[in-house]
Amino acid sequence: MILDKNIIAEHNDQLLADHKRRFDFLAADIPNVEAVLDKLVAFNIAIPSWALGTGGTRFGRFSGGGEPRSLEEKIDDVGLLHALNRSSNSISLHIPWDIPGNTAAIIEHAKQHGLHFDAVNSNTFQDQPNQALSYKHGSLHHTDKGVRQLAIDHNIEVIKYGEALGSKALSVWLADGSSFPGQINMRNAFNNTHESLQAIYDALPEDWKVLIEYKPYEPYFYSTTIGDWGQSYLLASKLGKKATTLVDLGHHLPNTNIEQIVALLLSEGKLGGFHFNDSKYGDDDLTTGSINPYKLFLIFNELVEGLDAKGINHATGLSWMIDESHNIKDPLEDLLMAVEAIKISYAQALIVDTPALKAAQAENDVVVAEGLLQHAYRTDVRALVAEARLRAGAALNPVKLYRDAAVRSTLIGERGANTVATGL
Ligand code: AOS
Ligand code: ZN
Ligand code: ZN
Repeated sequence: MILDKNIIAEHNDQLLADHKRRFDFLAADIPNVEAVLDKLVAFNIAIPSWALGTGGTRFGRFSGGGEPRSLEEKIDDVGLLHALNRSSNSISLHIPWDIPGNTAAIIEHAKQHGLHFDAVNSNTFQDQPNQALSYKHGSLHHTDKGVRQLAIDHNIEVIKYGEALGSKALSVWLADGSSFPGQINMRNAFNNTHESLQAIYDALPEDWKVLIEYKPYEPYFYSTTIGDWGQSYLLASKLGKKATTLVDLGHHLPNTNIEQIVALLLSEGKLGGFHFNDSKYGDDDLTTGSINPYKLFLIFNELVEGLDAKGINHATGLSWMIDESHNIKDPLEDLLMAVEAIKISYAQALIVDTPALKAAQAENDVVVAEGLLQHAYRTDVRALVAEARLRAGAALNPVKLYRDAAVRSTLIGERGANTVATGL
């Protein structure tokens, strides 16, 4: 399904008068509104190929139908999202789920939707059919050199697929860990991981990054070999300048101060990318901004401050990706909501009165400093984000248009009610 430009124009015409009233009211209070709008237009967030279908839990899976059956259809879905919001111009692939048959045709297909390929992801957390050795007890950290080599070779193969598609980064998330005390030698596991990652790092093209994701628990419940940002940072530092840390917002124990982690990694030049989502308890992979939007704003505040301090382009300096799993919502609606929440937090961070904040911090004026952040956070910037969308040629209200244009039922008509996308 392709969303015709006229449908978007008609939708915008209907909402324009109300939008303009709200936008003008808001813009009058934002001194650098044009610069903020330019940044919002430029800011895109990659969509993970594995989030286009219904996610399951270990208790079941309830598909809404019309899920993409192939890589081409996954690209079509991201194309639909991008047509609706002009903020999702890339797709992040997971190998082996998304091995392209005809690479040139896949690139062309993506191009037609205005898309390119973001970080490629390896998968050593599942055994593939007929795999010679098992990842049951880990991959890059394994006690058996043969298993480690299998996982290294897989990651190098993923880099090759990514290179052919024009991707510039490899994301590595390892399930490797242990569920019981005594099960593994933690020092050996870490050192094996380092050695294995070094072999993968050595195969990286010069202009590539490897993004090392950390996670405190799950699927193992006693230890994870890359369990926190310190362990990821240590590996990234040992490996070299192409290695960075990936922060997945759901991969922290409750109440961790993620904004502080982000600030320090950025300052050290070791923050490579993000997996956006939200959580109440653990790695819940809920819609970004659905549980704690203030936390998301505080993270963006540190990101904007840190990127500006280093003169890094906000849109292109880091890999911005969503990592969510939706078992209740329509995946495409969830992703539209997530992108909206990310842009709202980003917009709020952009309107913080930075000179005043720096002055208040220098004076140790706690009340003024906190008040400045609260003022930005409590400003309703939705009309600003909508204006950026309008200028980029997207829909003023993507979820409303998605429903009015009956996208899901059209996809069900095209693909069937019982399709299952590859993923988790
Ligand atoms: C797992 O918890 C991590 O968040 C991964 O980044 C991601 O969800 C996975 O690679 C997708 O299968
Ligand atoms: Zn993740
Ligand atoms: Zn996760």
